[in-house]
Amino acid sequence: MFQRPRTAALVAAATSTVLLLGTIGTAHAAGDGLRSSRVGTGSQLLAIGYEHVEYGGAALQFFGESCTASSSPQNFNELPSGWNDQISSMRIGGLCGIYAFENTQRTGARVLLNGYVPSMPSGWNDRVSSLQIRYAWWWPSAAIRG
Ligand SMILES: [Ca+2]
Repeated sequence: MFQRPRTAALVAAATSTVLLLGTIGTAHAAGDGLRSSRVGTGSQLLAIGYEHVEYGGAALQFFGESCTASSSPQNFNELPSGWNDQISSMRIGGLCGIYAFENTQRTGARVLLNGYVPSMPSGWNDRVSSLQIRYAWWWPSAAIRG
């Protein structure tokens, strides 16, 4: 007679554990918030995209080679999981500038960015799906931004 209640209690305990793990898993999957991440190879931090305006929320760091007049454009043809159509502000360093594109693979409409961008240009909030980081030839004063 003692067996049955004990078994029931163990089953209940096991069920609770499963539900708890399930809840945690769901919370992560639901995107409890965008995860900060980094993309690209190379030692130089070229730019940072942010989830919110004014450099708020999760951050996506873009690494590569320093931007110079002779360096090749560096392409990011898609953004990491969760980051598509999420960028709301950016910091772009050194002599780098960015072509930000509406779609992946650098297709669709594009916009030029450089320096500190506390909010994306009109129509570009939560829209960027790919980008190219390159020497900011169109912005000669880039040098003084460091
Ligand atoms: Ca897009």
